[in-house]
Amino acid sequence: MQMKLKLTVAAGIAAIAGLAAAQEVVKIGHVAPVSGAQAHYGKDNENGVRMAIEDLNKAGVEINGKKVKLEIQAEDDAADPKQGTAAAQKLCDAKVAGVVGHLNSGTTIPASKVYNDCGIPHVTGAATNPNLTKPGYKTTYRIIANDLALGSGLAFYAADKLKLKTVAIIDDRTAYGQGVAEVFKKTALAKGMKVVDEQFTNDKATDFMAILTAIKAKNPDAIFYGGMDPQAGPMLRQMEQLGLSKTKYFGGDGICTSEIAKLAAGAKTLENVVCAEGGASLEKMPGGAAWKKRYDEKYPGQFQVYSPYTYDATFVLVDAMKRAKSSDPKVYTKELIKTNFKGITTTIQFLPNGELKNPAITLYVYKDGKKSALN
Ligand code: ABU
Repeated sequence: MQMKLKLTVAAGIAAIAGLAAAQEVVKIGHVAPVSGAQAHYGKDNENGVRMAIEDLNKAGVEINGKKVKLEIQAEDDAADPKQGTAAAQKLCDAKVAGVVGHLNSGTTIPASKVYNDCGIPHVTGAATNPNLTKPGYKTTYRIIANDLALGSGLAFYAADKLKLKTVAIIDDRTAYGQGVAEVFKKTALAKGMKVVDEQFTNDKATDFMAILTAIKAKNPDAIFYGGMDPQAGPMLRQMEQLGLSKTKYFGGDGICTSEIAKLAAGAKTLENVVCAEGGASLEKMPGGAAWKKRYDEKYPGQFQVYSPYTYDATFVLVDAMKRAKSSDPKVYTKELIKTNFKGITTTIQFLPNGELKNPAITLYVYKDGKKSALN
């Protein structure tokens, strides 16, 4: 009798184990810098994907009538183009179903070819250089506005609203920094502004005294910076030290972070910042406020910019798999272009080239160290 009971229990355990083993695991790749000076952006992006996967698994995901379990495979590209393509190849070799990423335009553009070659789709919620979608890969999608919108929106605001006449431009020579600065410059010139100086730095620099001193001699109304916050924060401090305390400071989404307030370390010049993000403010996103509350409970103090978009990007991939009744990228990739998904950021639909249809942009300033939307 005891032996029979033991056998029955063992058979039950084996059956449950068999069921668990039979449940398909669908891997979603994520790539961003989670080491180095840009790690705070990368962790925020990764948190968005982790939160989406947790929410989806909790609700239960069924593809073609079968319950699947989603898992993340997270990779670090350290914001370096070579490490970006290596991470992309690693995800191709691991046969992930889709990828959210990358974060930097300088890594995402070369990685997009790797994904296209191996037939795995990727959706970025952060890389904004317009060149990303130019090759027309059917595997590349972006769910925020690109730098054509960000750079020109900022130049319109500088010329039309603030009536600024002169600007000096600095960029970090990355695909993103150089690209967004070029768009700003072109639009500012078209609006009648004068570009009085152009200076260059790099995405590792922390000392900008020489270029700021050169710019100070030209006395511009504003500086436009194409780059990220590890440079913009110290630059704002050094502007204050040099007495550039009335000069407006423009930049794209790369400087529009929570972290810039910390990196500026109390410099009053933070109040001169006007930056642009490629979407609605959290308050105006369909599910933004409630989502942000949950995010802050899970990842206190880690919110930067893009996690709502990486959250939605994960749902967009899974939505396409469900409609295709398959998590095989060869089968479901063609569904991505037909996406009509009500996310927390907006309703996501794509143009034929993989860009978001009707993207919003929001301009921000900083008041008492906190980001505040202008529109
Ligand atoms: N969009 C700004 C930061 C990421 C990038 O495009 O490089």
